[in-house]
Amino acid sequence: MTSYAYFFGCIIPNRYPGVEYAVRWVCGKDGYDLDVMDIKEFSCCPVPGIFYSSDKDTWLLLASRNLTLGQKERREILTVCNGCLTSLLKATEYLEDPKRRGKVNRMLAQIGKKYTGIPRKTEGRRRIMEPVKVRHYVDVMANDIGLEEVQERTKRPLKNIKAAVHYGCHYLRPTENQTIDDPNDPVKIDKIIEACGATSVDYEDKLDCCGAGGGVRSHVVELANSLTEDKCKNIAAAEADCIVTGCPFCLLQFDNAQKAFTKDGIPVMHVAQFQALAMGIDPISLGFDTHHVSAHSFLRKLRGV
Ligand code: 9S8
Ligand code: 9S8
Ligand code: COM
Repeated sequence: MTSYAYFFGCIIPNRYPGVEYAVRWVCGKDGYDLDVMDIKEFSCCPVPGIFYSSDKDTWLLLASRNLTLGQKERREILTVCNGCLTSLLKATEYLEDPKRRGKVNRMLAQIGKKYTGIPRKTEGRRRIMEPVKVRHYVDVMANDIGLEEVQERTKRPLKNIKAAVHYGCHYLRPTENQTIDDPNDPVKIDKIIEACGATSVDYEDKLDCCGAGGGVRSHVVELANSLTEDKCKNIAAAEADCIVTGCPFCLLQFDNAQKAFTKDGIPVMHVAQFQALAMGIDPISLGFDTHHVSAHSFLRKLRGV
């Protein structure tokens, strides 16, 4: 059985506690009962759109420190965010370069840490090391748990719900070497939606950015919001009841930006919240009251009223 370490990043614990609850519920005793632990020393991944793009040395050092914590526990790092996935995954690739690894390890030595990777099962007498594994929640659900099992555990099929899936840029193109889905035709979140008994609707420009990533929201909020508005128009045209994403940064953008151009808005949630609902969780535990866009319309439809 695979052992994982939760990597919640910054947005979920600070802004969407209901997403953290949903992830813990789905992965814990009420759900799949995975072997998963918390590592309290984890820091920000750090966020790729800011650090990777502007200061690669700092980015790699901070990401490597996080990787050494997963390495110490010999666990796969279970990310619940596209940005965290990309940042940590990319760092494992950078660390395969001996020069970069040497430089990072000289700095990590000052805090008593060293990135080595994790020993793979021995081949003869040689110890072969492999990079610390970094996974996305969606990848774990679709591949380690499996879609059949996800369907099997659906106690409350979300039959009358139409969901618009938003994948987000960093889910589609995490690294040169490893992708978790077909970047031009991703299907994994759609398949989870369907295993939950709901319908995943198609809409125009589905693979476009939510608008926020890469520092756009922090620097040119009007541009970020207008990109979100375009996406929301297409999603509304498909008559979706909600937007479902595997990225808390995209969730934050859809949830926050909609108030700039509409009164009501389309409810938006993390795929773990959607899945927990299908597995029978009490919706009150999902913290929808902390979202900006009210989930009432969605919850009413769920109850069939
Ligand atoms: S950590 Fe700090 S800002 Fe964030 S949620 Fe995802 S990306 Fe990594
Ligand atoms: S935030 Fe999450 S993954 Fe990104 S860059 Fe474009 S889309 Fe929204
Ligand atoms: C990641 C967002 S989800 S950003 O591209 O790092 O800003």
